[in-house]
Amino acid sequence: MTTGYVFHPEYLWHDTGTSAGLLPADPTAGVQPAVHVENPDAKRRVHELIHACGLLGELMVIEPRRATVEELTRVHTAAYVQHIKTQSDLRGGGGDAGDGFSPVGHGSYDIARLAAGGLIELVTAAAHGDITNGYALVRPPGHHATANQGMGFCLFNNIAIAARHAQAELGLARVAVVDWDAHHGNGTQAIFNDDPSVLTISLHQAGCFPPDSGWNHENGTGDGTGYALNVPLPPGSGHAAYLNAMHQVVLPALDRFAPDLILLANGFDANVFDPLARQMLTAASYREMTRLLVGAADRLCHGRLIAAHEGGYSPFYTPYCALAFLEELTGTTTHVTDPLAAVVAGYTAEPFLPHQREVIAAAAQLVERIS
Ligand code: 6DK
Ligand code: ZN
Repeated sequence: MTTGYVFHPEYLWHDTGTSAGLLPADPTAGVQPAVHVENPDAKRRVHELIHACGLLGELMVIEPRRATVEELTRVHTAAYVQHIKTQSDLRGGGGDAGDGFSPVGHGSYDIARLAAGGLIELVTAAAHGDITNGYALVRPPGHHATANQGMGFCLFNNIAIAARHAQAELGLARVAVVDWDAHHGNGTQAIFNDDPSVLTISLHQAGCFPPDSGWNHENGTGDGTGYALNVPLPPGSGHAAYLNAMHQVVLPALDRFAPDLILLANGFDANVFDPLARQMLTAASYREMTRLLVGAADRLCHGRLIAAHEGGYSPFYTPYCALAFLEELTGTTTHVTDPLAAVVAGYTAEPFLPHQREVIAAAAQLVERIS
């Protein structure tokens, strides 16, 4: 069993500047500039922890390359790819992918291509049997980007590009995308909406972002009807709700679909300390959810589970969630334990509530349409 790992310093050089929309920097109005919430800090600290605890030595480090325009346009329109390049070419930076708060810094086009290409390289290594599973610690994130629009900090849809590459070049026909980022994986869903060869399953905080997206009734269209699943968990959902959703929806859906490859949109922003959502997961939750997904990948597709980093905005807690994830992925443990476990034990004992159970049950009912 070998776990691949993709990281590159350039991922940290994607310059999101100050504020950009979410909190408009305007000193003349007394609005203090602040670093953009999607900044390198949390991801740098994830990498540092993986290195410092010794786990890096257990991983097969895989060098990313830049995705080509041909690879990007399997998913995105040529006009959109060109738009990102044009924004990236702006000398002083300050470009945007489309919604006013998805910054494109100077050179971010090449960095975003390196992120998508990192996923492509991991999927390729898995298909060739060089690795069993893998994790790409990339910036910028991808799961909100649609064919022709960047949004929610996302430029290119890394996961979608890797899925299409797996199908077109690697003989992996059926791809399942599990998305447990706290925000809805709307871009991935939209890209594969009418395609039954790619199953998308998103667990997220209901109505968090994008606004009015990711409801139970969004299930794909045309030939893809039934091949998109959404579990819009109410704010305040924690370990019990997410584990229940894994058991009632994600695992049965994967078993029915029988994928050749499982891709994971691996956001850590449903943890209890995250500033951009109001969910209550802990590092132990990510460990348990990962254990289940690794089990499904072993059962269904020779262990092929490839994860792309998405959100996760707590610089101090995201690294411990990511470490728990990677320990499960590799099947090893380190000497590092969650330093906040005792703190969160005091406030994550929330019961499993009826309004959580309802949205999970609604999604579970749709699983039998998958074949
Ligand atoms: N904006 C992500 O973590 C990105 O999923 C999350 C982006 C959240 C944007 C913040 C937000 C609004 C809300 C309402 C109306 C307009 C804008 F892609 C990832 F990075 F992974 O709530
Ligand atoms: Zn997110």
